[in-house]
Amino acid sequence: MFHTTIKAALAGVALVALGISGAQAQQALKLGYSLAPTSHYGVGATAMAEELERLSDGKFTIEQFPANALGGEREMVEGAQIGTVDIVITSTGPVGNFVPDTLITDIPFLFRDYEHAHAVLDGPIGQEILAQFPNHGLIGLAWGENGFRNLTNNVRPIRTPEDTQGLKVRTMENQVHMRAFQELGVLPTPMAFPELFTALQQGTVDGQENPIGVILSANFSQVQDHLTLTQHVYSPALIILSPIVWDGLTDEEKGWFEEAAAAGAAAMREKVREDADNGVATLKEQGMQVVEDPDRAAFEAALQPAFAEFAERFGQDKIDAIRNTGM
Ligand code: EAX
Repeated sequence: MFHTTIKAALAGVALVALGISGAQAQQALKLGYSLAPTSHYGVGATAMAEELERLSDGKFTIEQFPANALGGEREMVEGAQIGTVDIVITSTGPVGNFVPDTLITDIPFLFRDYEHAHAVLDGPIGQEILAQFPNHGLIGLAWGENGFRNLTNNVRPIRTPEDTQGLKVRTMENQVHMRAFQELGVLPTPMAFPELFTALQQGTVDGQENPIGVILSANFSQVQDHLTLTQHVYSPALIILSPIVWDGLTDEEKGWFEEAAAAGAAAMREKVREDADNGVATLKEQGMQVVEDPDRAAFEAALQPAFAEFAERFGQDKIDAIRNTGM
């Protein structure tokens, strides 16, 4: 009772703060992401904003805060929980610390290709994971995309797991990724993305791993010599909405948000594919030495002990259900 009253009071304050007084009121939403406006996240955010504005006839507008302006991905997700950020486009990197069910999607060598990932995430398995978000104070509107991740470093060209021994590699703040990298003999160094460029520049870490679109967008070619197309893990992205916004919407408006997020996700995926297809040539022009055909089978084999742990933790049946999708 007490809490309900406080919540109602807070909601009232929030509505007044947003200038909402009636059905015609407009609502400007803050959307944050970690990359530049020209990146796949920026393209996705713009597509979502246009669609939401169109569907709602201008009632809902989106203001973009690119390039970590609202903090790193973990901080932005926290912001969505408490309502200081309305919408976040984020990799799954830190999301498993909030919604543990997303962690299964972070297992290396789980998804064969983009089509496989889309079939899983847009199908029942992915939708069941999105359905868990409200239990953790978040709304998962749609699966977007970050892309298959590739290893860069400043020490040597990487072709086999022997080459990764002793490297200090920045990982996302993600337990599954850290566990896997440990198995490759690297020193996994979890770090928020906004700190990464400087850490690479100053040699605090030797390397990092990210999709081609991120490596391009973040100008990592300026601070990394070697790129290996390891494609060791698919990196999903999520479009997350603050429950404080969601709870104030009518059913029709909720539908608009879902439809707009789907449009954003589709645009994001298209841009990821474009960068993956064309970006390596650009990175070579920028001076990176590229190993295009590393021994991926050897990397996958080296991860067996980590896979055994993941099977125990997440359930072999669940992992198989993902692997067997579309087979
Ligand atoms: O979401 O932290 C990361 O490496 C992410 O891939 C990046 O911020 C894009």
